[in-house]
Amino acid sequence: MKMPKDFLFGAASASYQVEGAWNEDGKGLSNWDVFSKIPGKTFENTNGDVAVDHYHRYKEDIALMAEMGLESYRFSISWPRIFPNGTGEVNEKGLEFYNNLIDECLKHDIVPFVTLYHWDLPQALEEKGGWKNKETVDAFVRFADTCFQSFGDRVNHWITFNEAVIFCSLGYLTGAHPPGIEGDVKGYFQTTHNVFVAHARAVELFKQNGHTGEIGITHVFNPAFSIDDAEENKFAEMHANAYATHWFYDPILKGEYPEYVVNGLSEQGLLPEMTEEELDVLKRTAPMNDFIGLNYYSPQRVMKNDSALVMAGGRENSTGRPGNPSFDGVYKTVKMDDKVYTKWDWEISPEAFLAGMHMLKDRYGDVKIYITENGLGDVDPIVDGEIMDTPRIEYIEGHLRAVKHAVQQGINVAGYYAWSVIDLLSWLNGYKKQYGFIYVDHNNGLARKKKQSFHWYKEIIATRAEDL
Ligand code: GCO
Repeated sequence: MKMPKDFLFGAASASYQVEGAWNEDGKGLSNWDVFSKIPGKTFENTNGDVAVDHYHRYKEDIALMAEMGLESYRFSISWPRIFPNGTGEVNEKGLEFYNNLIDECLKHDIVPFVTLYHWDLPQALEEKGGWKNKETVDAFVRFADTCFQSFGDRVNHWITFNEAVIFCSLGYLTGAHPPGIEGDVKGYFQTTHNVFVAHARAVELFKQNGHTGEIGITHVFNPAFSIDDAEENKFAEMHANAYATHWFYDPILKGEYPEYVVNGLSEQGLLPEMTEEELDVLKRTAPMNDFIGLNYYSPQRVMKNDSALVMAGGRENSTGRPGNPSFDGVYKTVKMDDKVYTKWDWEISPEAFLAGMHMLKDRYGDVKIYITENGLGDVDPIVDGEIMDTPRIEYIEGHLRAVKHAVQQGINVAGYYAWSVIDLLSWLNGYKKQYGFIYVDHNNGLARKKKQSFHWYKEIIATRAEDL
């Protein structure tokens, strides 16, 4: 089987991880510009001041994407480039950059898939309480409106937020991301709610103003599976899926929060403040979501947590990867002897990916799905000057095959975006953790070079994955 004609083969990036030009052309400070400069926060104190200089080299990069046959490029807009202070005056130079980027994509027949928020919050808003402050919600809606009006004539695919679970939990539970707060469980849940409301209001505005195209949100997809059939571990699985998946997907796709989590949070006094109006906007906009974006890298294997430990801070693997107890200490994620792991201890499992997509279909029906991220973080070997990233090819091949099976089994998957199109700055792992099809030589003026996987993906796209 070939993948359907309108299925999009793409690859992704995010503004802070690729652009650089952190203080050029009127851009304001982002929370990451500030946070990454606090000693010890990132690997070897790396930051995105220059990143891979996509801001100046986007033409060269898009030409390479075109050479690869890429059908769609997912990138994000840096909010402080458009509104240096988060609100107030628009920075025309910021709009100009994204106009140029979008036009360059279209020139090469590449469909731009735009993420509005991929973590680089204007610092001015962070200082006023960030996502805990509901004024940030108003500011986001205005930013979204400006983007819809400025780019909506050419952009037909919009993602409001990328991975709410990550920026909220690392921001307020483990402190690994800005604002760097640890153990504020109530704040964590409040920020997730505020983000869902911001999403819902942006979706409503988009529809009310008659913009054409699609809008949705991208969530981490990290389905939980019990390590065995023991009742207590099955309970851990149910609990993990409720808190890590349903809490995030239900308000978007069903327009209400899962009862199990609401009850649990109420008992502990952790339920976010929610107004009737906010609950109402979630309810009425749920059917307006055109798709859900999934960032899938690995599943979590869970079991009952029998120690008093709760989720702790950590730099490299602070996202519920093996060895971590959950925030409430109910379950823990574990590494299993019979599973395969990446260098960063993320399990590789296309089987769990497919099983997880079925779990989503069971709960949310035929909602359209885009795989907005999937890929392998690795340290790529260089052999005779060539970047031989065979493990990445194998990883993507396995997961694309799972997508193909999903489509054959009636799951509505409309596109696949590999993470990432080009090697970029990992938020906490510097440039050591590579994901791209395009290599960037940091010892040679950031020169670009095609990897083995570049040629492989080109062939996959050209044949519409027929041979997978
Ligand atoms: C990293 C991460 C990121 C994320 C992406 C999430 O190492 O920093 O893997 O690259 O995958 O930003 O949307």
